Amino acid sequence: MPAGDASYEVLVLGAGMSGLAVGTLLRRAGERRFAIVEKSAGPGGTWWDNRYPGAHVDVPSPLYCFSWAPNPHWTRRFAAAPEIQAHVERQYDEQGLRPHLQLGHAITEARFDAEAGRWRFTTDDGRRLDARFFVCSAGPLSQPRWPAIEGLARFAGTRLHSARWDAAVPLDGRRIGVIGTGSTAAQLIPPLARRAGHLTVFQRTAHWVLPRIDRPYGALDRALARFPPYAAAVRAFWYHVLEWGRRGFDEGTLARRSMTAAGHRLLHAQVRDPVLREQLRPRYPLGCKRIIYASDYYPVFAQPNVALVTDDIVRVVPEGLLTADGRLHALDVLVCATGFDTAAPLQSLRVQGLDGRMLADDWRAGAEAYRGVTVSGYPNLFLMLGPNTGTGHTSTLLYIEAQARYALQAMAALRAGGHRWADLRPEVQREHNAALQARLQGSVWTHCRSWYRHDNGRITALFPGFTREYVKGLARWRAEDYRLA
Ligand code: N01
Repeated sequence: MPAGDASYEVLVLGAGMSGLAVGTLLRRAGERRFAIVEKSAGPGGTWWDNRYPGAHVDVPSPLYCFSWAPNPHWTRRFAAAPEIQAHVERQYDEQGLRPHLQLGHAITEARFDAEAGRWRFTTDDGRRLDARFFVCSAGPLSQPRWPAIEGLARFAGTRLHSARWDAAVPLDGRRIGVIGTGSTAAQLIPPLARRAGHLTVFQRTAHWVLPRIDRPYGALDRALARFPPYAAAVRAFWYHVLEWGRRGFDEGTLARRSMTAAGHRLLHAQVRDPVLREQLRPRYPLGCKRIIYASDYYPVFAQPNVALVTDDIVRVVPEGLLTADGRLHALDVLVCATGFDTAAPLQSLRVQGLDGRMLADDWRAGAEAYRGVTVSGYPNLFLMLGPNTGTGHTSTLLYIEAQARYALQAMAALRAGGHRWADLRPEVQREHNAALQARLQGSVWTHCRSWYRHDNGRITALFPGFTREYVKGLARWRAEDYRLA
């Protein structure tokens, strides 16, 4: 990577799935003047970060690829992380994106220069870059959150966060503790239980678990997957099944009754001990937190080397964890599967828009944008997986694809119209968010604490509707929504 300043038409921050989508569409549009700047040493984003044992995608793999790049190589319905990482890397090669990658560099500051109509960037190694368009795909789940528990730093054993896994840490035969019982924990607990001498799971909230109807994809599946109509039919099938699942978040629907019953059945079938069963029974409405799909999670608690602890953690001491019942749980390894900081996105990046306004200030009471992509006061900025674009029911790649297409449409329209920049009209953002928040009022997501919500209770991470509705909303970039310069 040559040192010194550089100018681009488009600068993409982040080489995850979003960077892949935008880069692919840019190249297909004939654009070569772009860079994808990534702080990690390789592409992959969340799959680069999340290398904990058992990591896998929790939606069917045929839906976990972009529509233009079906993957006939999946070996399972729910692919494991290394397989997804390999698919992502292959895509970066096949789509000709490697020459655009600047790996191991973090953007620390992005400032819009209205006079020049360009974004000015500073990197952590002091370089200055600039670009007309800024695509920010930092990843909504990229800042690991350590639990706020007294004494955590004093633990004398090895402390791991699921999103910063160190595969060199010995696990076999050791006393391992896991804090958290969310989607990540449910994936890593079964493999850890096979290796640990003793595994203690610290549960604050019992989550909803539904069966994961997984199966291997054999040679015949893979041969058929090379046949485009078959691949399209499988993808369409899963798309519609998961869209149906969205109804499960609405009170009184058949989907909700079926999904709730499936959760109860799984718990009954897999946990014989009535005390344990009660401890594992969720107490909040299904869907309020991300639903876990796992058929190997509950059975773990019947293993003699596994204990479930539901007493509050009081503090961490050098030897292990102290719980409210006065017990000391001695540990060699403490795994924090405690999720991500989502309340203040883009913390490590200073973004300055028109008239010196700072995105961090504008978002202090919770992030907001227009359909999660553009933000008033920040022209020519396109967020990927921005505020209120998370999904609890389907593949996030469907959302990324719609956002990437919208961003490219906007860029093309500005060029065609001879405009330097487009700034979202504040009233468009206001009205959009007022409607969104009104719709979220009283929804299932308001009934518990989760990463979908800001500390003030506002739901800033989740889109409440169906995928088709979200995609339709972004299908056409409308000049009238923007102030053009
Ligand atoms: O994080 P979470 P995650 N003391 O925030 C507990 C995606 N994902 O990493 O529920 C004790 O959901 C916390 O307890 P509680 C997916 O979108 C995708 O599991 O707050 N416990 C909870 O149990 C998912 O939604 C895939 O009471 C503490 C857990 O830690 C998102 O990532 C795979 C605590 C955190 O759960 C985040 O899931 C995996 C404390 N101080 C994940 N602090 C794919 O397949 C926190 N907890 C693509």
